[in-house]
Amino acid sequence: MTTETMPDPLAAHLRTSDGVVGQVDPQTVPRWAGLTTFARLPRHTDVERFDAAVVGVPFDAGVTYRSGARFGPQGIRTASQLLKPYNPAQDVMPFEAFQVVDAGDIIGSPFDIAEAMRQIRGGASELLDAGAKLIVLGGDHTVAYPVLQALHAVHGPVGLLHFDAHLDTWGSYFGAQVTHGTPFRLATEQGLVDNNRLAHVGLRGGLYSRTDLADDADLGFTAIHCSDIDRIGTEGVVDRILGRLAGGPVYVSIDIDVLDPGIAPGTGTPEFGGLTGREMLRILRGLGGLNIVGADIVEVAPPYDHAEVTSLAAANLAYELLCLMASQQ
Ligand SMILES: [Mn+2]
Repeated sequence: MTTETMPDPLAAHLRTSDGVVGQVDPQTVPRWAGLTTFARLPRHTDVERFDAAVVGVPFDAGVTYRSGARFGPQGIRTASQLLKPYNPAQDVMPFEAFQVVDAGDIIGSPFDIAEAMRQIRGGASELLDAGAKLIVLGGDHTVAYPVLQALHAVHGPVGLLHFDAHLDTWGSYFGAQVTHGTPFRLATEQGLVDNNRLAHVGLRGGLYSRTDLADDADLGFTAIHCSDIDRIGTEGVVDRILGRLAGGPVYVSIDIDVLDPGIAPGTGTPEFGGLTGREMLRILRGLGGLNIVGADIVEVAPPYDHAEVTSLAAANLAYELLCLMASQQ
């Protein structure tokens, strides 16, 4: 084997003059070759320090309908291979502005949910203790709960910007309180989030009772429904988000089912009539004023996907979030 056919993986990375290690150079190793990391970035073990970590949490034992989000991280990583160094819409080069790494997967028990929550919280805490901002690739929405526990230990109560078709503030399923439909009930009741700085975006579809929305509002959430987007437009949505969440650390949680199932079919609980990709991008790109300390993209279920479209959406949303974080450096 010569060096021409087997390039040193680290030598193949682009890097800046001040030592930031970026993506594998596609002119040296084509995009379909080599080990698959998010956006062809270095592993966290390949660099001395890092500012932001993309980490998989392949846990889906909290779902109430379709399973399969355990394959989300590998699906999103595969779909991320085309991501490029410069984002003209945000005018930022995220992989040069700061050190971004792929931190691999946090392993949680597939059979013991309480143990899995402890393991996920521990894995997230290790990365936060290293000083990193987090982008979590789920996994089902249950994983937001232990990640918020880890963030709370560092930042105290954080603002929560929640993109989802569903409220995810219900009390229990089959008597279980820790599920993918309950993470933000747990987070509000346990003080993990700032109850004055909470917003849902993209709500739609049926509910269990006439009181669900009022119960959710009692927890402190501002609710922006898809029908509101029709009325006030994406600019109006951004204004409402910034008005509610500016002024402190924010966690952004994106359930991929906020997008219409026509463009994101690979998910656990699809809901008709969701956001388009362009609406989602317009809203995210308006959030440059927020101090985003962590984020997740959850509920990507590749077994239900077609032509990788859902994973492609998730990879691009993770990229936009990284760009927002990078522009705050
Ligand atoms: Mn959800």
